[in-house]
Amino acid sequence: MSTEFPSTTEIADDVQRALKAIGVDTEAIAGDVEVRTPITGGVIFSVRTQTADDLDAAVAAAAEAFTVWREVPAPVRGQLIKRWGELLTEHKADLGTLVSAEVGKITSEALGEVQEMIDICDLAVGQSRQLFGKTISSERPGHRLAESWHPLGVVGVISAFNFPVAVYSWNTALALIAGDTVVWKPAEPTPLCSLATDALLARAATDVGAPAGLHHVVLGGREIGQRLVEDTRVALVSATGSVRMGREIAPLIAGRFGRALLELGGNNAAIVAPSADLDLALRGIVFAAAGTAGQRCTTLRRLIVHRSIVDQLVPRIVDAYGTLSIGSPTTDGTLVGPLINEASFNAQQAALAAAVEQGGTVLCGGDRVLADEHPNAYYVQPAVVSMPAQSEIVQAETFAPILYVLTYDTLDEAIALNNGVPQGLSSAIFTTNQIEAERFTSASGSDCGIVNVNIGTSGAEIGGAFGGEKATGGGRESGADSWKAYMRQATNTINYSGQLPLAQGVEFI
Ligand code: UN1
Repeated sequence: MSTEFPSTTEIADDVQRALKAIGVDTEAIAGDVEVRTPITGGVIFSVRTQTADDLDAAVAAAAEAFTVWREVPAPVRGQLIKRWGELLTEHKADLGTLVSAEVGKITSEALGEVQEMIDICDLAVGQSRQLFGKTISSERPGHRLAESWHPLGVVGVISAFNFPVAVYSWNTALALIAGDTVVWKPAEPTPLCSLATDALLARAATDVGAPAGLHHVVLGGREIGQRLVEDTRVALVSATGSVRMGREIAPLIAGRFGRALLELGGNNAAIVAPSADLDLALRGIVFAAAGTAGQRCTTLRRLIVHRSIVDQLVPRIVDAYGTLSIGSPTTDGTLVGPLINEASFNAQQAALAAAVEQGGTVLCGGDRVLADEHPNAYYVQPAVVSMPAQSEIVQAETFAPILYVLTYDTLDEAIALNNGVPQGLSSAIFTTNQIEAERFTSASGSDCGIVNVNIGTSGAEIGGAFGGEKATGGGRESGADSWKAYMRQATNTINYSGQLPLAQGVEFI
């Protein structure tokens, strides 16, 4: 545990410096809604939030800008993202400071988040020259079938506190090169890094002479999010959050035939097989389970260990947990920062109590620390809990560092446990047995969107598609062919035969 802490005033000063360096007009954004840092629980800024009218105006402006932007050639649109990526690179440390201050991420992870933004910009710039469709052979002579991809419209982005800027940038970099425009409702705890990210995009737009109105950020609570979701001018809603949120908004979007890209909860497992390299597995497990204080959707929450090695592996995890430095995320050497707020701490406590009630044994951690020094901040020791079965609490995602340990005897049983929860985001197997690895990644293996071998469940690169199945919502963001979600597909049949043969051999006049 580290007791070296900045004061709330020091954090607030750093935030002011970072906002100014990025070019945010700190007077213009000031208002009366307090922004707290989870590092000390103190108030670091007071921000102006917006109204339903502001949201309506933002959507109207985005819809108007779309009619201009969709006509701009995609590689030219890519130049905006290229410039955004340059500015993000230049201000990586400033934006990292804001992410740490608002989310409580350790510096290395905060910088890593900004790096994900830079990486998606690189990918999107290249993709702007690759928005391709196939040509398809026609059954009719002198005909050609072609697939075209066109800009979709206004994209509404709802982001979560835990990756406050990276996930927005995955959506926005691809949406903008696709010819769409964006209206963003950030999570309530993270207005400042959102405004800073938007300011850098605004600067990029000015620098490259992009049309006005392409991107908007609207700060507010639930009612702003709900309005964005229900607005028929919003072609695609890309939302990251809890399964509960997804359940609320999905029917609203479906009801108006809008498109949804949902990135909801994860309840990610790793199987550790008898042949696993345990040194490597240990490091992978500890980062995935305790990193980001358990607040990633890809956090490792369930460890499924072969019965023959459980007594070898689990004590080593417990020992490693004992060495994790918990404290201010901005202090060198800290590995575990705070939970986001009191509600999150209450959920962590309730989950631990439920686990014990359901037959679990807490092997280490779970307690709150630093409460005397920082009564308004919520630091907890990452916990390892041995469970007799995949009980109700193990089936739920608790956004805190709790690792449930289960044992297995056969690979089939381990795969069934991996798949035996409502969510389907990320999964991993640690094994040196190729047959087991192939089985886990096969059609009858893990049912998740992310299936890893010999690495943990978190920390995906942006080149692959990111997302999951079942209650995780089914959306895919970031790499591979995720760009298609931001475009509409048209099929063209071109007749150059001078005749009019009908398909399926139909005869008419
Ligand atoms: C999230 O937690 O919402 O794979 C995103 C990872 C990161 C992204 C996590 N690249 O852990």
